[in-house]
Amino acid sequence: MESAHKAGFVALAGLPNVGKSTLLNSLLKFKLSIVSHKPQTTRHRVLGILEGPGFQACFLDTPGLIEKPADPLQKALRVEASRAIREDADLVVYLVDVAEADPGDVIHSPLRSGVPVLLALNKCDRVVSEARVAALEAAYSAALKPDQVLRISALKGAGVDELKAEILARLPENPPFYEKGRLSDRWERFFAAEIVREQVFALYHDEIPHATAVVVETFREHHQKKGRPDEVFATLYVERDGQKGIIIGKSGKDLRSLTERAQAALENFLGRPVILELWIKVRKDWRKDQRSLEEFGYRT
Ligand SMILES: Nc1nc2c(ncn2[C@@H]2O[C@H](COP(=O)(O)OP(=O)(O)OP(=O)(O)O)[C@@H](O)[C@H]2O)c(=O)[nH]1
Ligand SMILES: [Mg+2]
Repeated sequence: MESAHKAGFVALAGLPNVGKSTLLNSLLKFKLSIVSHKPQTTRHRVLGILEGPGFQACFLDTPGLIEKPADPLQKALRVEASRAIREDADLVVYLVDVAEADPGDVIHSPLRSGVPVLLALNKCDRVVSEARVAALEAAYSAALKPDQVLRISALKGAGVDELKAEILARLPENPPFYEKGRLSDRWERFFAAEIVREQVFALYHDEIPHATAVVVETFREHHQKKGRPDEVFATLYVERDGQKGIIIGKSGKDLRSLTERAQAALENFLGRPVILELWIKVRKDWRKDQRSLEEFGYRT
């Protein structure tokens, strides 16, 4: 008899910047979720579907867990992460950055009891002492009671196949949740906004990336008509006039390079030509404003 189909939701959880989005992309072998070296890059739950013979693993990339949110945006990020982890997940992969985590930290478990946990000690390609990794493993194992501990490098791919095997072994029996061939539940315009935001994280410093939100106003598809690129018009919101000036740069130079890079990344993602236009607007203190947060797609 054929074995039953397996499908389930697998949340990727952990502090900001530990490599959750990098791991999602590595598992999918596709760059779906945006990545940066700055914390708090991911602001939404990003579903990435991996399917194969007899299984469908629905990964949920989540915003990094923030213990004490400093503003309503951070509060919304915490709600978003804990919904995915506590309510949706059949299994949690909890990531720890072996180079940055402190074995002495108090670990607040964000997990629902009864949900199996895999502890992934990530960034094992970085030079860290065995004693440090062992101390982290002991501390996190005591706090999270994982089924398994794996040492991985999401960036280099080391240990990712082994982690995938452990995940698939724990998927519950279910029919597929999504139609075959689907990669996510989001529209292309969501990823377009994310790709612009990723370039803002890559190009600007200090508070700028965190003070920026992107809204795609128009996404016009022309790809049936030969040779005519799609058109994407997006608004980039910042919190202050000064930030607007920084985004634009001297004679518009910085905005031009932001637009060029985001357009190239978007074309790469979509696999078709795109013309991207960005407008910069100031929405004073939007991170503290409930209505703006909702308008920009943050569930509060
Ligand atoms: N050396 C090394 N760097 C890694 C590894 N995994 C992720 N990184 C880097 O760590 C940084 C953060 O990666 P992300 O995937 O954005 O981390 P995240 O947990 O999704 O971060 P948030 O969305 O901000 O919570 C990036 O610069 C990655 O390239 C790894 O295995 N080794
Ligand atoms: Mg992320």
